[in-house]
Amino acid sequence: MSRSPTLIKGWSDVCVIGDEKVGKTAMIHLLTQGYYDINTKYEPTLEDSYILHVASSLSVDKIKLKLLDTAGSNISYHHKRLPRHFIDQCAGFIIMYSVDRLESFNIAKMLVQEIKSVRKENDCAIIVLGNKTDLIQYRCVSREDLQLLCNEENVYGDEVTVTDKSTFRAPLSHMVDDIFKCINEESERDIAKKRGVVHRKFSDLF
Ligand SMILES: Nc1nc2c(ncn2[C@@H]2O[C@H](COP(=O)(O)OP(=O)(O)OP(=O)(O)O)[C@@H](O)[C@H]2O)c(=O)[nH]1
Ligand SMILES: [Mg+2]
Repeated sequence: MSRSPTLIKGWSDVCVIGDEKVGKTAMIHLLTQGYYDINTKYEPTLEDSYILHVASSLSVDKIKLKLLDTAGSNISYHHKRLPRHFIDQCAGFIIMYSVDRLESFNIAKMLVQEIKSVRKENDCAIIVLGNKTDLIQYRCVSREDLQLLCNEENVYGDEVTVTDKSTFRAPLSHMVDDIFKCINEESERDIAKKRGVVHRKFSDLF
């Protein structure tokens, strides 16, 4: 097995995906710059990337994430699929929808299924975020809908709002810990392979 892209580059690519206008860019600005003005005029994203250093409960050092901001319009209107290089190479995926738009939730569900159909279990981190919980009167996707999706697909999910940075603390730390575990597993396999060690379960020996 070749070395993981993360180990070679020194950072982990995290793809931020979801329908257009769900708040992907707003979230990235909030996380990387510490603030986001909700009254900022909406500008559709083409493609961007941002570096974020995040602490993990599993490591002394911070983990370096490269957040890839994607264009929601690509997903919703054109091919309704993710570019294959994103699915193959990213260490993590933040799949976002907006709690005031059911279509965006259905797209999030489709994206989870698409990634899970390509990637092996436990070789990337996937979290689903329902954004814009501040729009209480417009909500049409419930927390239970999200919980159901998470149970069915065995992924972590949470609800957030860009108006409150603290809502991102738990999901982000979950994602970083998951990425850390994936990197460690990958490097252990790598080291073992170099030494010619074959991993076998204890029970296989008898
Ligand atoms: N009320 C409210 N508005 C939000 C929130 N997050 C984002 N917005 C607004 O929603 C609009 C779309 O946000 P963007 O971050 O540009 O959405 P996006 O997902 O990056 O959209 P694309 O780049 O087209 O894929 C902007 O006007 C934001 O200010 C939120 O938590 N609450
Ligand atoms: Mg954007």
